[in-house]
Amino acid sequence: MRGRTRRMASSAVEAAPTNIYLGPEPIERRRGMLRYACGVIRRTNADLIVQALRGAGVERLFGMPGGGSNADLIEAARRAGLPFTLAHTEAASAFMAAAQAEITGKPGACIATLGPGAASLMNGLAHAFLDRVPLIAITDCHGDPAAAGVGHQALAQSAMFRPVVKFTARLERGSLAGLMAQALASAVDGPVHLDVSAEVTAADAEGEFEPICAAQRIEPLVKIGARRPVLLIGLRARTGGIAEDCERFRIPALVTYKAKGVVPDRHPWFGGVLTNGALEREILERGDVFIAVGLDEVELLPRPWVYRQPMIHVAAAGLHGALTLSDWDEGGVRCMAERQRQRMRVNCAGEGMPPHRVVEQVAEVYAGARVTVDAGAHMFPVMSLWPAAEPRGLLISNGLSTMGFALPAAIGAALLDRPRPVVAFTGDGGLLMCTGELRTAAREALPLRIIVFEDGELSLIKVKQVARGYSTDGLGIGGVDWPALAEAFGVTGRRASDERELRTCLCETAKITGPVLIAARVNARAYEETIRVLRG
Ligand SMILES: Cc1ncc(C[n+]2csc(CCOP(=O)(O)OP(=O)(O)O)c2C)c(N)n1
Repeated sequence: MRGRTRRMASSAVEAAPTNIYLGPEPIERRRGMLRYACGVIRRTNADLIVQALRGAGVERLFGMPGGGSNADLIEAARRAGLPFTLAHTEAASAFMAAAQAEITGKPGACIATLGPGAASLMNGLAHAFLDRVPLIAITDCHGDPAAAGVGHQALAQSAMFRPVVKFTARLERGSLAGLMAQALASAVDGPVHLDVSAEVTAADAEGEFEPICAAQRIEPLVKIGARRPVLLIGLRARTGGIAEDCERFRIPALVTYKAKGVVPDRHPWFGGVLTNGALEREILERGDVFIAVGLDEVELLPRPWVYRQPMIHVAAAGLHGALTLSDWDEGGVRCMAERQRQRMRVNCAGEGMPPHRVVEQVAEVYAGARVTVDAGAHMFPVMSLWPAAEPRGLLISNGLSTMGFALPAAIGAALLDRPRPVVAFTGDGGLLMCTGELRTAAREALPLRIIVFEDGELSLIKVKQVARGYSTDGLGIGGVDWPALAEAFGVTGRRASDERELRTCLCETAKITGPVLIAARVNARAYEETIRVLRG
């Protein structure tokens, strides 16, 4: 046996860990890893899980871990060369992973501890659920399944997540590989959740992971013989080629928030942003048929659809064969798109910059950047005026519209594509929800430009209170010394009170390779008119 061990060791030491019984006792025991005198490392279920994640295209693991199975998974990820990034809340870790998933089209992955970690993950999973993002969330759990829901830190985690995931299961010995395969097959257009205890992750790897291939549905093609069709592009159509079809068949396209960039804002057949609001009404009323391409109902404002034109739903793959040359006039479409933009440029008297000027000035310096946007009134000028040039170039939480998203999502995006700058547009209220991630950005030295629309209040909520004649007392954020706060985390911080100062800040910090925060003092009074124009 001794001789056999030595022979195997010499060929296996450099190789990937295997499941071979080596005979002698290990010289070092740690959770998930047993090192033998010959140097061979035993392969555990944590390795198997990480292998499955990598096989599914996961680029990085994110999380605020506890011990238990989280520690086994982080260590297995390290062994497998899957990088791990520490986030400072569980929801932020999910936003980071989801941002990567949206960009790559492959699942993102995050881990969280049991109990409070799982509970704090909920908002991230809810975001992935309503924006149809493939995300794999793995939480630690107690070894005894009967403990779920009773005792210290013991929540019924699967039951808690079930309404917001496409699949949830507890990984157990004996069924692990099969359940992993099912989870990954479900993580196509939404999140999945897996509970796993340290008893399972630290145990010997069982079996081999066999991926299940999801079948693709191809829609039959029919010619749509309309004279003035309008394409309504949604989140399931974030592919290339659609802009070329618009040009070839002379058809305007409106894009949802999630589909910004599929037909670029500066494309001659860009017809505007579709929200089911008032701003896009002119062009929609002139169409005779709507062709919804990959449009998901979660993308539109929940209010009646007022148009009478027929709506045909097609998948992006089915679009090309369905189109014929239209009667639209290119100049007319261009004017209608420009009129929509012009109406979103709201100026009003008072201190601070008009919010739309912040967007336009940042676009002048960072036109090639990826962009993330938070929830709040500042989001409206960004979504209308940022010149998106590619699908998935602008990330927003649309289905859930959660605050605290833009900074973590920007971190996830920047970690994928390091030299490319990412601009995170956020309100001051939204940034206060994820301030700790400034530290993540600094630690990773990411090329972020965090643009804070500083108005000292929750403007979107204030607008709604004013509209109902309510008092706005109690909703003020008050003054935050944003540059000092940024600097405390290791982020370069600046403040701009007017357009000239903003231009100076943007130019002076353009060469900085790490994260920069610019607090742009805005005149929040402009939002009332912005929202009226947009939503009617
Ligand atoms: C997690 C979360 N909590 C609350 C809300 C409700 N909400 C939407 S916008 C908003 C105010 C945002 O304020 P701020 O970030 O300062 O942006 P502003 O509206 O001032 O541009 C609130 C409270 C939300 N969308 N998400």
